[in-house]
Amino acid sequence: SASETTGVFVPKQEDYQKVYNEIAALLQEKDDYDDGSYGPVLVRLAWHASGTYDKETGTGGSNGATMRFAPEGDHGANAGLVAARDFLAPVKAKFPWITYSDLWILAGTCAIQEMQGPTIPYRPGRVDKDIAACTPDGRLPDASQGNKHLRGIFYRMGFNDQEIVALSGAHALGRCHADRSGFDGPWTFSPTVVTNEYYKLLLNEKWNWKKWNGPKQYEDKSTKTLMMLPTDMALVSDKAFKQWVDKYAKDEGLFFKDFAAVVTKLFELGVPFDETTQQTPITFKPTA
Ligand code: CCH
Repeated sequence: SASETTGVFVPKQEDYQKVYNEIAALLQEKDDYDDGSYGPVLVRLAWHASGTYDKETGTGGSNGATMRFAPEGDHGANAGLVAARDFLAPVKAKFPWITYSDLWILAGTCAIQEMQGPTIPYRPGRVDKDIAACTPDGRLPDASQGNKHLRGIFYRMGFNDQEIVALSGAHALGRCHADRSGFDGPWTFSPTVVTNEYYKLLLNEKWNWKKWNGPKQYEDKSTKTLMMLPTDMALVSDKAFKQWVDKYAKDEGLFFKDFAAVVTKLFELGVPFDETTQQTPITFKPTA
């Protein structure tokens, strides 16, 4: 085999499953972080690694892991993601053969599945690039803006309106941190479980501007403990977006199916897979 003749380790599907299992075990073990899980911040790391993609120039995307370097790691949008990168450092040390860019996407995939989300097919093959491949600031969405901005950002990556709404359902997970983005609070009451609650709350709660000194955000009228960003509210004020919010609020199965498809597309942006080898995606077995 190639590995015997060259001495280079050629990982097989079961080797990637070992990495998955290691991340899943660490998620269980380090349960004193935030709402009890590093899962949401791992999903955000994978999304911010991928979401720099520009289809016109082919730059950015999950191939490269250039957020390791200061210019990109220091972009305002990436504040706090060092927690996710540090969480993964022992995994990289234990499996040094995996690239950072494959590891970050594998971790996002693992986090979604371990938080009871849909199965996300995974294809390895990303290579780490050097500092010169860092993308310019401003490629990730600005939460203080509206529907025009969302379309500008996500169309640049190659997504359509339905896909924008399906991706946004990730905000069922995690929270905003005042010391990271300036915004504060979780979107749902179950921020460590993948659900369609985000869409239900968008439609069924009454949302008011939060009265505080921080950036403009919404709070729910009934409990004042949940939040929505201006970009979240754009999904219900824009008719073309709202029809998908309605569908996903009614049908969690449809959301899971569409979310799995669009996350797979997101996580593979800018990755030049060798299509001639017909690389079969890996389906990881969840540990729970
Ligand atoms: Fe997001 N997101 N996101 N987001 N996001 C934030 C947190 C998470 C926007 C802004 C913010 C997606 C789309 C958008 C997650 C996944 C996705 C925060 C708080 C802001 C602000 C950061 C902080 O303070 O820690 C905007 C604007 C958009 C526009 O569409 C997409 C797409 C995804 C994934 C598919 C996750 C998960 C979090 C929680 C992170 C955590 O640490 O809990």
